Amino acid sequence: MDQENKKLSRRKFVNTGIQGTTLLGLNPLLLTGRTPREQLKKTVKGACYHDCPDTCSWEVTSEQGKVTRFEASSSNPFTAGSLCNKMVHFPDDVTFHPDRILTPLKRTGAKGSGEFERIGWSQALSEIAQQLKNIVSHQGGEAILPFGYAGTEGLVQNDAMSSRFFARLGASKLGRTICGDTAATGVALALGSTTGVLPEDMVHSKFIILWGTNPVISNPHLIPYLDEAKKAGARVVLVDPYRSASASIADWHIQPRPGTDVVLALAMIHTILRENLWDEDYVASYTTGIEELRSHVQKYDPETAAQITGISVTDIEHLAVQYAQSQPSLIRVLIGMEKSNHGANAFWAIAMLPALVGAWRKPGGGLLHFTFELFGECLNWEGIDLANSIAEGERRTINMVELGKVLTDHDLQPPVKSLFVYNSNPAVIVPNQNLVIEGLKRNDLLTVVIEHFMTDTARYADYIFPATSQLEHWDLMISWGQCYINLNEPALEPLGEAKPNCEFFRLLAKQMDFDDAYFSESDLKIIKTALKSKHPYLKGIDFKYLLKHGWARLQLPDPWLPHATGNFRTKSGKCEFYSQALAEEGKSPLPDHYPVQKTTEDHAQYPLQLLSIKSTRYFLNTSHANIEHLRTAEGDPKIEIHQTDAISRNLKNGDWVMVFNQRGEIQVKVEISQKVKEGIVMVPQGFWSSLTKGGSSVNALTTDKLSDMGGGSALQETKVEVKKI
Ligand SMILES: Nc1nc2c(c(=O)[nH]1)N[C@H]1C(S)=C(S)[C@@H](COP(=O)(O)OP(=O)(O)OC[C@H]3O[C@@H](n4cnc5c(=O)[nH]c(N)nc54)[C@H](O)[C@@H]3O)O[C@H]1N2
Ligand SMILES: Nc1nc2c(c(=O)[nH]1)N[C@H]1C(S)=C(S)[C@@H](COP(=O)(O)OP(=O)(O)OC[C@H]3O[C@@H](n4cnc5c(=O)[nH]c(N)nc54)[C@H](O)[C@@H]3O)O[C@H]1N2
Ligand code: SF4
Ligand SMILES: [Mo]
Repeated sequence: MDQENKKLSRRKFVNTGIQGTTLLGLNPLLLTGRTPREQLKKTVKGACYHDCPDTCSWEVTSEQGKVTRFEASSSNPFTAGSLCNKMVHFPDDVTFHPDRILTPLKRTGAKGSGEFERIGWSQALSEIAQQLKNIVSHQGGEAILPFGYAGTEGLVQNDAMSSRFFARLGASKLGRTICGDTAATGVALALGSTTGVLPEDMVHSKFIILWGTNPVISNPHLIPYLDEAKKAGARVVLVDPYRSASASIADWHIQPRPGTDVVLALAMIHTILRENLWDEDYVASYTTGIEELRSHVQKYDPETAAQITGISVTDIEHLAVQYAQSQPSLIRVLIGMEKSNHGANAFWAIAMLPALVGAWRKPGGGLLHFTFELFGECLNWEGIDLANSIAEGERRTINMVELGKVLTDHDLQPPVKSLFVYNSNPAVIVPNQNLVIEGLKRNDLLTVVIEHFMTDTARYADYIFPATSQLEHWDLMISWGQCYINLNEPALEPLGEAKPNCEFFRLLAKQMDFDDAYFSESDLKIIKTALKSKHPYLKGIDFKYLLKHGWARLQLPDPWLPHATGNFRTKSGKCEFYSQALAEEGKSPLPDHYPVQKTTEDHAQYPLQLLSIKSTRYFLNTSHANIEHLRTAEGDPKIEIHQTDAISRNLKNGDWVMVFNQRGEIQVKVEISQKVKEGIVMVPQGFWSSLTKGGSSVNALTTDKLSDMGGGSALQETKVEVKKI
């Protein structure tokens, strides 16, 4: 069956499903004797499921199985009445999209061909259970690998039941390190945790550095707070090797070479100490290791730093002086900057700056990073996160960044014989894409994908199961970028044969003859258990409250001054400029820029450094990149290249080119751009390979090398060459 026919047959199935009742003229009331939920007009509250720091609240009205109103919450101050342009048409773009997968499917053609036939839920689950039992008895549970990421951020559908299932099975654990672990590891070395300034307190800041983050695209609901700060006189600096959309809201753009931020931060520390602009009292009371830091930064004088970073001595000094003198000063970091050889070291050095200048003393001063630890503290995790208590014995961890290597490693013991993908699209988002695909093509790999759409990953599945969308399941939404908790109430019954992720794992557990009581907990029970907590942040916030109001801001102390008097979450309770713990492990106790061993890809054959960032306005990672009107709005995949590099390769705007290296090649359109410096090119991440000219997307080029700490990826260290097609 070709792709078009398959689409038609799925569309037909949905339509006849709906028309069936209408044509027969049967009133469902007569059949059931009660009013089905579908018939009633009702309005529910919910929240966006995406892996986005904003976690917007919404309201949905549905009637007879249709959505008649889908709007941002007008009452939630953070959402402020607007969803982003990726999500305004969400019901049509995802839930009711004709391409949506609404029945289980079984592969009929070769892996990757996208040829499938319908299969019933119970038949498919029983076939899978048979194969799993076989794998467990021959290779052991660790031959099974779950690959679930943040397709939905909901606490229930993200991993609540799946983590129990894979623990019970004794499966390998997935190191979920592709996003944020490197950043968090670096920040925590200095501060012990990542929760600092809250986003709303940005309005008090007088000097804001957006350091390696692009909020105009990635965190749009932060912008009103930034605008308010600007109105009150704050100056905004963007530090980014790429002139991102956020340059438009900055007063000053500093453009370092990628991966050199640790040097810039250490040179700022050098300057602040040299110019005596540090807060001696704060440092004496609430930090450790200032003398070690002082001698360490001697070698990072602005002249040396200028050579490494490509930023002038004057700019480095000016930045340091202004940052120290404009109190309260704020540094906003997020994630993007982590994906390099020195990613954690950069976050580590940057996290020291607020303590050095005493920025933490006042509201709006300090580091603004993540907020998820607040939810970690107050929710009843022990009640829902049961994996550790279920698992018997140690289980190996497989780093998701290395999926390609792992699936193609002939010596791995036990080999991965089965892969379960949910909430993710690894064939597109994991570095070294061609190696991932080589692995996914293995005929001896049982691949199960739970999805909304026939993604590039689903095409390689043996079985695909239809997942519900956020309008069809319960969930509890926490956030990594703000302080609101949301209950997501379903507006609709599941379409077709779709089921929530949790239900998939409950049913498979049954097929595996797992009769443990924790598999029978309903989604609602999991939510209620999570909320069972006496923590003061949740005072007055329970299931009943959330059902009525949808959202609540955590009851945090006001004013929120987490480190005005120290209280760091490090072992010493202070901001640690010197890490005793790392020293004891024989590692560098201070952030550093060290020579990285060059490989053949560096310089010679592939002279251009490739940044592949999430600059897409209409996609959220690879989500929505299959929706035609959003793809059209986003335009063709492109490469932004500096004029000098374009001229030397005889390239013009609009030329189609091949970007290549030893790992792969992709086809993109040239955009000669002043947003990148000479020697750097930028290709956005998010486009699906199957919908892209040439059949590959940017991760076909990226390296699967790991960053310095935290197990994250160093994919921005990729080198490429470009030629006209
Ligand atoms: N529209 C949209 N929004 C999104 C996403 C999306 O795909 N689309 N994805 C979501 C996800 S999963 C995440 S993790 C967040 C990410 O949010 P951000 O971290 O804000 O975004 P990124 O685009 O990953 O990276 C931000 C910037 O870091 C820069 N950068 C790269 N390397 C370096 C470096 O070495 N030094 C410095 N100083 N800067 C560097 C990039 O050029 C980029 O402009 O966004 C979320 N929001
Ligand atoms: N080159 C390059 N690569 C990158 C990055 C980069 O900056 N550059 N960024 C990295 C980062 S930070 C991240 S976070 C990752 C993101 O990678 P992923 O987390 O894999 O994100 P998506 O590509 O959006 O895939 C999520 C999938 O989950 C599905 N989904 C949504 N809701 C549900 C549900 O309820 N159930 C099920 N079963 N499925 C659901 C969606 O349809 C979608 O296909 O990409 C990483 N890869
Ligand atoms: S993707 Fe982010 S900004 Fe857009 S609606 Fe969802 S949470 Fe809000
Ligand atoms: Mo991410």
